[in-house]
Amino acid sequence: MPDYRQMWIDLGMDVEKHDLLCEALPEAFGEIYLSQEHRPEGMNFFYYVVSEIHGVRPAELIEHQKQGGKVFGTFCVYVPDEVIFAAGAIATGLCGGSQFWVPGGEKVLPSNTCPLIKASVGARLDRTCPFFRIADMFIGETTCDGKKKAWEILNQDVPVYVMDLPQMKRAKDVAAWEDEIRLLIAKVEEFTGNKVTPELLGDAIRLINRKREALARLYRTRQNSPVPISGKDALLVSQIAFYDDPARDADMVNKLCDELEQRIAGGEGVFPANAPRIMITGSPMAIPNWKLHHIVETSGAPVVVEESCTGVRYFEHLVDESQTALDGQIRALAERYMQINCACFTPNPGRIEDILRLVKEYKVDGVIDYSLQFCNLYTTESYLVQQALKEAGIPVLHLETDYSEQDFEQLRTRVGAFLEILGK
Ligand code: BJ8
Repeated sequence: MPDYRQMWIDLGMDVEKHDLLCEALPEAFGEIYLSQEHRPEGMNFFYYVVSEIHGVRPAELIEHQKQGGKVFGTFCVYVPDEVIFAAGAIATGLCGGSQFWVPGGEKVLPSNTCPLIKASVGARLDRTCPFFRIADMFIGETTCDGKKKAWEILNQDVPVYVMDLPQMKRAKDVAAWEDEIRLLIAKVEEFTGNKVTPELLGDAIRLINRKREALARLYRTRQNSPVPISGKDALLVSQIAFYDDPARDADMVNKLCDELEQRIAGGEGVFPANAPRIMITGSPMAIPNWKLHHIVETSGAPVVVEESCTGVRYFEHLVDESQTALDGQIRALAERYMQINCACFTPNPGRIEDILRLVKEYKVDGVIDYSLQFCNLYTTESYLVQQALKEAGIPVLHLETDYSEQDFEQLRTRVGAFLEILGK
């Protein structure tokens, strides 16, 4: 394994503090992931990526910068990666998913801020994540109040460009998002010195669509019973899709799918066919947040789908590839992205429709409605989600938690009781 210490020093990281994270992660990963039985061979690539998460990909990004390229860090699935890749730059997800970074965020943010925001700010300000050091510019968005204010604080330390996401879905809102994409193109062109041409944008649209198609194929395998891959593994694949090179990622996901489809043909699964099938809906789970999946699956039930931004919201709907002029392409991007149903929209009936549709598609027996602590959007929308599921006769459990391990046993008890109710 190469030694990345000098790279981290060159990035201005706090290497002593970072060592503590490096010590903790392999143990947690081993316990959560490598303890699983009958893991697909195709997961080995993703296990390797995560075992080297602060080494291999950061080194590639730095190499890209040495060749004169830029790296943009993003925090939301509404930010169109296509624009960034079209300008010869690289987009990388930056959401923090570890408790390790939370205290750093709490130095500058109210403690009643969601852990995703606290961890993201902490990872940058404490200088303990290479991705947060490498990104030349962060791209934020106006999705929730906590993020909006966090951008201002981060902007004191690193350039942050903020996209103004409309919060309704009328025609004028789609048009407003189209305008925002135009402004992003102008910003990215100025920052990179590269022009976004229709040819380059067309290539980038196809590139990101290929990744979406591969992830959709992976999720389709999970509709089978017995399910051929654990929810934990599928979640890891989704999380890595935010960081990895999109073409390589699509290839590796497709390779994994070849194996899973063979498993399906042979009737092989990782859980018994009669185990209760669980959907998780709600706040995103940024890497390495595997807590709830681990609890559910070690309690005997597979997570078969996530209605979240680290699940179907990330890849459902393709961008129309038939447009060849810039105006049409930008319109197609706006239309595709505005089909995502985040709780920051009002009203947001599309999300409820998605949840009810996914219950059928994935033969879900019970839904866990998951909110990150202090995430007002998902915690509040939970009322409507639970109401709709109850009306449809689908058992639902609402859980609110953070990144710490403190409530682990309490959650396990509640999940266990819920699985008993499902009575399979
Ligand atoms: S499209 S879910 S990625 S905003 S969990 S920071 S909402 S307080 S992450 Fe999100 Fe985009 Fe929506 Fe998806 Fe705020 Fe809630 Fe924290 Fe959140």
